[in-house]
Amino acid sequence: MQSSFRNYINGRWETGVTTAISENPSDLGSPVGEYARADAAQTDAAIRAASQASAAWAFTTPQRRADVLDQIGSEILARKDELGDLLAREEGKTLAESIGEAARAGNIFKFFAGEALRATGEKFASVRPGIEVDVTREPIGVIGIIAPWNFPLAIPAWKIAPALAYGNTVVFKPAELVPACGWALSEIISRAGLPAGAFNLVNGSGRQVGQAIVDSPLVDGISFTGSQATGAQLLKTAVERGAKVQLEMGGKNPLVVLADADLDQAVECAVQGAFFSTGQRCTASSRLIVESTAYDAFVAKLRERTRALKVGHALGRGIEIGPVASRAQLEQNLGYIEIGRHEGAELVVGGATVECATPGHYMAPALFLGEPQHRIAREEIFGPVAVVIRADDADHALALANDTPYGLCAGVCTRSLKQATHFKRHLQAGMVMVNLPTAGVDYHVPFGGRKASSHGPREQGRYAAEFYTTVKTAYTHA
Ligand code: TXE
Repeated sequence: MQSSFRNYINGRWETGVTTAISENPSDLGSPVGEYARADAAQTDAAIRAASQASAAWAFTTPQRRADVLDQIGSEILARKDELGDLLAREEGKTLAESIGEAARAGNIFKFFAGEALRATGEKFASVRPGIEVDVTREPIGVIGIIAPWNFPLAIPAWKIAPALAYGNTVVFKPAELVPACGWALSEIISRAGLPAGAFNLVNGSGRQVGQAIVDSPLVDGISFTGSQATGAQLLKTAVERGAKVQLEMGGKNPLVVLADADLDQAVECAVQGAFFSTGQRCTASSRLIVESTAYDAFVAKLRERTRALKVGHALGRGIEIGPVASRAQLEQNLGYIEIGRHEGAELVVGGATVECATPGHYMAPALFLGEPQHRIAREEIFGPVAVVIRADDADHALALANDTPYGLCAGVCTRSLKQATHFKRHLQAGMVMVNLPTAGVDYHVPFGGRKASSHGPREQGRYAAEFYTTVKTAYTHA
């Protein structure tokens, strides 16, 4: 077990105030490592360092920022197998999924290396004589990054890379379940040529480290991904003190299957969207809304495909579904299985824990037949649990899809161009998929939702500049 996962503050590796163990959910007997946990005072030190480094980093050349980000991206890509192995051990997604995520993180840094060079502005003619107007973007200052555990490399990457590319400094707090991934990413960043203080890592609890970031008047912007409850509470505090906030808080994403869909393709979309990454994706398809005439055939095919999914050790050969990331999440999932049964939904396959060669948080993906008002069809479970809902026709399916407080992603399976166009236009979500799983997005285009799923500007792609920069309008009298 590795025990050197320290915090990185003002260009130095620092021991924490306490330590904690990071578990391997595939094998509880082989923990990943022991890591340093900061408290509020150590977090404040990191924030002060970021604040002091702010002016210097904001005025570096685009070339320097591009070089730093490109180096980080290149190293992540060169080490994607090793980083993927670490991710699989710590979070529990399969090795193939984990290597894919590591590569994605590398590509994100490469993309924002390019963005650092593409900084542009606009020149306007003034309404007054002899005056020119320039509109440019500037960094906002210190960014607090509060990350979740389900994408422990990619989500920090899609927050850290734009923050640094646009000239901000960073205080990064990984989720408690995945300190080793946060550390591995930070270790690469620490060797990329940033000035001391421009990037800081503080592992620790949300209550202490996270709250210190949210409360600090030196933190100008907070980018958060996590639960609705934490996001809503964070927003109140941060807005009160005038900080800029970007929140991504999950979903209850519908996948609509219309009667004319290619059923094999629709089943594949459903299985991938609902169960891959053990269902622990904010974009997971947890509501499968099927038009009545296709319902029986779809359910029969999906039941068999779900039953055949191979659950096991994240590093195991041929494994399709790794363990649930933590005991607490497993208990939450199993709790919802009971809720579903109690509400009268029919569990057609899965839903129980699975014994494997190594002790871990294994669970068979669960498929329910339910009603739109069931809690399992309304609340984010964040596990491999999906509910099929019958729709009378396409209009009814659309209404059911939009009947949710969330609005992150929504999908439709159909062969009809007319229906695809109609659903793309009318699904109330930040992202819409046609004949694709709701989970699985590109890294160079905007990511984010509507309604209770998100708050603030979009993440990723060049739209990330909306959050990580502020606009300056300059008037010059020649
Ligand atoms: O989330 P939290 P958890 C959902 C999912 C899951 C549930 C709980 O339903 O079962 O949330 O997961 C930090 N001030 N999602 O407990 O608590 C925390 O340390 C500042 C959906 O992991 O929201 C972590 O770094 N920060 C989801 C981050 O917030 C605080 C991804 C998220 O933790 C804080 C993850 C505080 N007071 C969970 N309290 C998605 N949308 O993808 C906690 N944190």
